[in-house]
Amino acid sequence: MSLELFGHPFSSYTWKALIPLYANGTEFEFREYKPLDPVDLEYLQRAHPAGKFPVLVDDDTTVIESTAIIEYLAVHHPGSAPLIPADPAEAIIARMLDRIFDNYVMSSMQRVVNAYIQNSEAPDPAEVEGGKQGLQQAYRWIETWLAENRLPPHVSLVTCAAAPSLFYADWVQRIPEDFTRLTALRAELLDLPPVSRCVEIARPYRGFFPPDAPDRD
Ligand SMILES: N[C@@H](CCC(=O)N[C@@H](CS)C(=O)NCC(=O)O)C(=O)O
Repeated sequence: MSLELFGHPFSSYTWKALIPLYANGTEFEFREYKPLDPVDLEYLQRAHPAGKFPVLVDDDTTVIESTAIIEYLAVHHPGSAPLIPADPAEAIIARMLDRIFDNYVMSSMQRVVNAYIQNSEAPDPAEVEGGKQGLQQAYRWIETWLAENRLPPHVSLVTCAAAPSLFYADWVQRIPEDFTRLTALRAELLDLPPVSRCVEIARPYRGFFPPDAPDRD
């Protein structure tokens, strides 16, 4: 059996796939994506319809899209962290939150980052403002949701989506201090060993964060 994850240590979606592997102590090889390497570029173009990573390869099975990777690991490489809640009703909530963090936190954060990648000196203000507004709306929704609901009490699909998205989103648009539940959630997630391991492997790349990475975390 050989399990390989292709991704980059600084990539939020790579973290999303690394967290479950670390949480369950699953043995795997990490293949680091080298952006200028034509072999890697060609590999990604073949593996994913939009040339995106992470990519999980398990012998002759290739799985793309981080959520599907987590679902795959839950079925084929289970461990002490259940990843997908056993209770079907709780699993629906976990999948709903996974979509919230990907579609409204991660995507809004990436909108701002992409505007800086395209033009670091003069990023498109509509893109920067649109992304920041998206983050504020998402933060408000999650803060309200947390007032009446609880996350699964173990490392799950929700942890894997929430930790990288909140980590980087807060760099782009700080979570307001009066959103106490969301602020506490981000801190609790960053304290989890599989998440802090991702933070550490990404630390050497912080200088590449567009806009500049803040001097914290
Ligand atoms: N929906 C995809 C998103 C993956 C994604 O956006 N990956 C980024 C890295 S964090 C990427 O591949 N960026 C390179 C590109 O878009 O060309 C997933 O969940 O895996």
